[in-house]
Amino acid sequence: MQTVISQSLIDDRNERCLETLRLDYETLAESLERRGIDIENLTRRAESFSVAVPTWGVGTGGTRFARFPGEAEPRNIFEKLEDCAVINALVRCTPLVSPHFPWDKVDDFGELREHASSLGLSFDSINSNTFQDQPEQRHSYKFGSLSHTDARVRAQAVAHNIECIEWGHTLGSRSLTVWIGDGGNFPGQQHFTHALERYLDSMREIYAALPDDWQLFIEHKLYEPAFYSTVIQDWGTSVLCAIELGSKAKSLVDLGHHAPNVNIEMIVARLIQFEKLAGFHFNDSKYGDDDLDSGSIDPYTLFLVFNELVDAEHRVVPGFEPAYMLDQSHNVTDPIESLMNSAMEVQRAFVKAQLVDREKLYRYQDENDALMATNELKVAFNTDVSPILATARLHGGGAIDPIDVFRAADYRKALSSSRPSDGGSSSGIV
Ligand SMILES: [Mn+2]
Repeated sequence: MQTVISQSLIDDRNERCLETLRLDYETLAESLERRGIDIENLTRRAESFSVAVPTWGVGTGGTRFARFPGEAEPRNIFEKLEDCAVINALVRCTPLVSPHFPWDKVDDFGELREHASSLGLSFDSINSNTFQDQPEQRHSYKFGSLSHTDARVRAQAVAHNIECIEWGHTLGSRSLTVWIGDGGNFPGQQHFTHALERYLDSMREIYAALPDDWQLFIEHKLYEPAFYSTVIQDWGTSVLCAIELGSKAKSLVDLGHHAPNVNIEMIVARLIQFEKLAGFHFNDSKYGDDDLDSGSIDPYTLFLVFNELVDAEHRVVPGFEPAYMLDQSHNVTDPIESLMNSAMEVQRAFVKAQLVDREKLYRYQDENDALMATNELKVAFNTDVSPILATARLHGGGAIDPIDVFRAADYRKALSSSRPSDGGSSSGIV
């Protein structure tokens, strides 16, 4: 596997903190053993965990006010894959990459798949884009795409999704994620029912084009760009559409796409119960669809989401195989550093959720012992599992301290001449 960060640099930097990690790991092993938990087993669980990186995440993000480009930003899918390979080389839990079309479109998708493979990467869910117009496009999406009033616009949007499935098939992907910006900005602008009927008709055509082993992920979002009414606005509409379309269609949960204070972990439990959970776009949020780094604002919510996921694993729920992906916008940090940090935060929540004693928790629930039930979760959440995560990375050939190694490599400076800024934006916010 080629990566731009050398293995010898990783090994050298690891050498410096090996002894500290060994001591921390042993201390944690002893304290977990007193709680009847085997640290080796937990470390293996951590090693088995992975979360996909979105190609658009490695470019510097922005807001509707401005974008401040970073140094040596990737300018095309091949350079984005190089950055994704750096992330995976250091954290060893991000071997999958989720592309976005037409942003990542190439002439030869077979070649792209081979290039990714040479970097140790494979492709996760394909994302279509009918929320903005492309230069060569015939019909505009200004007033919507899959739910547009004009059949010609809908046909164009359907055709794009079907070509995404074909490209994704060549890339080895097995799902299509559809998010649309369709909706209205004024009361009365759209007929709610007719718009959703048109959306469903379009989605039925896309669904019919899915290969047998593919799934269709429906991503909802409360508002933006439509600020009064969005066609697929919440998980209720999303799951109704998924039910209407069939068993291959499921609801995708982006953590930033809900109304403030909504109990997201409970939505997750409902979707699991009815075998309709597609997976996640992980990020964090303070006020809306902020696309902040995972675990940076409310790590307890992230933990509570994983508590539901690990509970489903524990109960061996049929068909439970959610897709995990990061979906963030990095405006003030180096995207590679933020994505590494976030992948580790998501992995941290997964490992902490393994610490919950499920049988004990069920007993507290049956006895209506609210205080002890919530304390059972808190004991898990308050346990610092950092030595487990670092050891999992070390076992996989990654870095004990990924940020330290990335900075020591001076990656951006090394690429500054081969990647001059082209003035364009290689990133998006979805
Ligand atoms: Mn998303």
